[in-house]
Amino acid sequence: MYTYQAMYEDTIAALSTPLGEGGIGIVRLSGPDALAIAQKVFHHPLQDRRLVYGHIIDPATKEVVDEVLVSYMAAPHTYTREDIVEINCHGGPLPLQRVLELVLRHGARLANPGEFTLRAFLNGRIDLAQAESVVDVVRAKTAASLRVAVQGLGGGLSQSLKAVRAELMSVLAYLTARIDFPEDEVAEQEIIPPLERARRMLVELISSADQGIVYRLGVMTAIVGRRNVGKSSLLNRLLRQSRAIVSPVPGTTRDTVEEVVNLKGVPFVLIDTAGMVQRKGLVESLGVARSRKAIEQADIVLLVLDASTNLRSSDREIIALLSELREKEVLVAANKCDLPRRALFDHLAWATVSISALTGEGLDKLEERMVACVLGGKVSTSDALLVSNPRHKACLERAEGHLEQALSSIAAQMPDDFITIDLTAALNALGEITGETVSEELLETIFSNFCIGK
Ligand SMILES: Nc1nc2c(ncn2[C@@H]2O[C@H](COP(=O)(O)OP(=O)(O)OP(=O)(O)O)[C@@H](O)[C@H]2O)c(=O)[nH]1
Ligand SMILES: [Mg+2]
Repeated sequence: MYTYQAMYEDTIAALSTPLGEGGIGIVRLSGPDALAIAQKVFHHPLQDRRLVYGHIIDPATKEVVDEVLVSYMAAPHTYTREDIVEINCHGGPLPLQRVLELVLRHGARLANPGEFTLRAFLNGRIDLAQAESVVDVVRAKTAASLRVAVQGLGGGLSQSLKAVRAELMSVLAYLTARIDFPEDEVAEQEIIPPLERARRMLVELISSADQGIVYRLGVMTAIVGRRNVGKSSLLNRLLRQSRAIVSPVPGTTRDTVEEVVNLKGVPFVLIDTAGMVQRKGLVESLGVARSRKAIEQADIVLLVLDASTNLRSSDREIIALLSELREKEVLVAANKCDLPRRALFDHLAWATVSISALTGEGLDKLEERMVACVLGGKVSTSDALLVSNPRHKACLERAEGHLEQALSSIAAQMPDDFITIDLTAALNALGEITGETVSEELLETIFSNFCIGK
């Protein structure tokens, strides 16, 4: 378990904007010495929540490094709950690097990835689920993804969990009291209804995750098919730009191409693969292996077939491969419908949409179908809470499993200890979401996904 450190003794600094040319770039400091360090290189007096104009000067050489605006925000009402200084520099790699070096030389330590947010969590300003939402906000792929992430940032999930926890705590309190009155008859009335309410709430949250995770991660969509059927043309169409090379030469795509596109508010991660053929050549077999991998990882598979020619053996091989993978969502794009039609795909088990990647015909229909595949057509526009993080979903499922176990122990009239153990385990699983019960190792994994300066 993580040992709570009330306050850090060191002061961290990092570049909080991307390193490149921009209007401004920000060097951020957080910690007890943030103000003192800033004042060593910036001589105008800083005041709490005032923006002060001046120059960053290297004390060693008296050289002016940059012309800046500096803000100081005193603890505890800050992002990290510590003293924070933000130096707004000219947005160029050189001034930013030099200002950062200067504050590091005067007592600050370079922040680790996500360390500002980690401090916000460890100092108790936000819980772990909120901290994780910070990354989701930064990486949101569509407006809907952003809405889900911002909801998490506001602590929506933690609020819902409070209600679940309250029910479990009431049962635990009751069971503890009952030790003194073991012959109490009304027991079940006090235990079962709150446990069932808690379980219903968990089930609802878990079922929201299918949608939520889609918004957060995007729908992995593998575009597969025989060579030359128009997979790359379709990718370009869906992206509305020429991303992948298209040519009449079979075997054009050798490497997998991956791009995110927003279709009706839902982010899709499109993966164009090398056309499948099982023949000679190392590069080709690598390509085929990649297609297989793309299919395995995909949430949905777009199988592209050429409707202007009859099915060939390599088409049949792919169809056979996909038929084996029963639970995969497969959509057939019958391409080249602008040409005279030769083949019908009625015998296939999957929904088929006629399209022309050349003219764009049928693309709208295909997009609709793709969205319907993942969300059953429901695109979230409401403010209903969606669990969007697979880690949270896993914890919720564990908690729900323990409640189920507790309820069956009650039904089997097991001793109270059995119930207490499961309720405690359920509470711990919920605590892992918000971070009350979380290992240092897990924290490290979570925060290593952050960028430096966040
Ligand atoms: N008439 C017609 N031609 C198309 C259509 N879609 C693609 N093509 C043509 O078919 C050829 C192959 O297209 P690609 O998109 O490169 O096919 P691919 O499936 O990516 O091929 P590989 O990468 O080699 O596996 C190109 O000459 C395209 O212009 C279509 O809808 N109609
Ligand atoms: Mg291609």
